[in-house]
Order: sequence, then structure tokens, then C-alpha cells
Amino acid sequence: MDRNEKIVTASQVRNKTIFSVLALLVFLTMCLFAWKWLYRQPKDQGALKPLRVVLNTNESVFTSMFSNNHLAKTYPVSMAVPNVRVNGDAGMSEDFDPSTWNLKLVRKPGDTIHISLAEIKQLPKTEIVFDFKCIEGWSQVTHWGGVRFSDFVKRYGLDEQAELQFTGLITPDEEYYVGIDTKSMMHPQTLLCYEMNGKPLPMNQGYPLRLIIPVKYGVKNIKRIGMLYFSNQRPPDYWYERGYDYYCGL
Ligand SMILES: Nc1nc2c(c(=O)[nH]1)N[C@H]1C(S)=C(S)[C@@H](COP(=O)(O)O)O[C@H]1N2
Ligand SMILES: [Mo]
Repeated sequence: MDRNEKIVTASQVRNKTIFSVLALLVFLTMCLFAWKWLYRQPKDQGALKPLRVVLNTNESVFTSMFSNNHLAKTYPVSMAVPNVRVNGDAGMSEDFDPSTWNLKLVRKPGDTIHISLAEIKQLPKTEIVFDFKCIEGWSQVTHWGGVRFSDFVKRYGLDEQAELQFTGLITPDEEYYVGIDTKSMMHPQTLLCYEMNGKPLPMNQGYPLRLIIPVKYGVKNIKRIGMLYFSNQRPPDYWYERGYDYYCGL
């Protein structure tokens, strides 16, 4: 017999088996209690509080890593899909009258100016073809044209406002609204967009003006912008209030 070999008795095997089964039962009971505890927690902006804590932690990690030097991948125009999916129609009321539309730019509380589409089109045009990603799991390569938000900020003398942490955007009927960190708004690929596939934006894609922000998921690419403002407080955000993460960065 090998000197190192140990003799294991039948009763030792039995004791080990009993111990393993008990350990497994204790573990499963703990999981059950943890699960029940989680679901008893109050909600914070549509998400269970402990999960919201995780989302907020992710947000602070990713905002600290964000840099305007990282560009989203772009594609040749030939790769853009001709039939762009329409997703989400909150804030796209039927009774909208595009002939009276203008962009309400709140420079300061109580100081709002109205900007027409023609004025926006006078700024340099920038085009982008990128992979538009929706949080629901689909993506498509799409082609957009408009004005860089950073060019818009320069043209309308908004340097001071652009120092504020957040930008808020709201549809004319106030049914859809997003809050975005101004750093991401100032990213060189972020557009106030008025063209898709080289033609004016279709109505259901946000005519006359939508946001195209490739460093964010689809939810932040608000269609039909009515009003734009800056704030150091987080602006209300439609999908944040329904349990999603506020930052929604890519
Ligand atoms: N006004 C408005 N903008 C919106 C939405 C919406 O419901 N209403 N949905 C968002 C979501 S979830 C996505 S994925 C994109 C989809 O843009 P598309 O319809 O042009 O594909 O728009 C975003 N902007
Ligand atoms: Mo989406």
C-alpha cells in the first residue's frame, strides 16, 4: 500500500455527504431571503433601490472615463440602410403643426429665444453614418445630417451655459424629455439633426429637428426637439423615470 494513501471509512463518506447537502440548503435559503429582501425594497425612479445604487455607481465610473477624443465608429454612406426603423412615438402628437415650429432656446431662466429651422441650416452642415443602438437590442447603420451641437453653442454664444453639467431637451408637447451630460452634448459627433439619408427628416423620425448623439443609446436621441436648456441639476428624463440608467452611455 502507498504510504500516502488514506483510508476513508464509510461513516466519513456519509458525514461529508450530509455536510455538503446541509451547506447547499443553507446557501439556497440565503439566496431566497436575499431575493425576497430585494423585492421588498422601495423603488427609486422606477428601479429597485439596490439596483439603482448599482446604476449610479456605473454612471460615476463611466462619466469619469468619458472623453471627447473617443469617436464612435463611422461607416461609408453606402452601408446606411434605406428603410430606417421607427421606434417610439412619445411626444410625437398628431396635432403638431410644423409650420409654426421653432426651437426654444432657454439661455437663462426667463431668457428664451426662438430659432427657426432656416437659421439652424445656415450653420455648417455635418454628416455622420454610424451604428444606431437601441437599448432593446437592435441596431442599424444610419445616415444623418445636421449641425454639430458644439457649432450651435459657438454661434449662439452659449459658452457659459455649456459649462453647466446637464442639457435638457423636451418635445413641443412636453411628452418626451431627456437629460444629457453637457460633455456628451459637446462631443464632436453630436448633431442637432434635420436630415436623414440626404433628405429632410421624415415626420415620424423627428421632423423638423432631432438629436443624434452616437455616444448614447437610442433613448437619448430625442425626436422633434421643442425646447433646449442647461442646468446643473439633472433634468427630468423619460426613460430614467421608467427604471433605466440616467447616463445611457455607449
Ligand atoms: N420624441 C421621442 N423621441 C424618441 C423616442 C420617443 O419615444 N419619442 N424614442 C427613443 C428611442 S427608444 C429610440 S431607439 C430612438 C429611435 O429613433 P428612430 O425612431 O428614428 O429609429 O428614438 C428615441 N427618441
Ligand atoms: Mo430605443
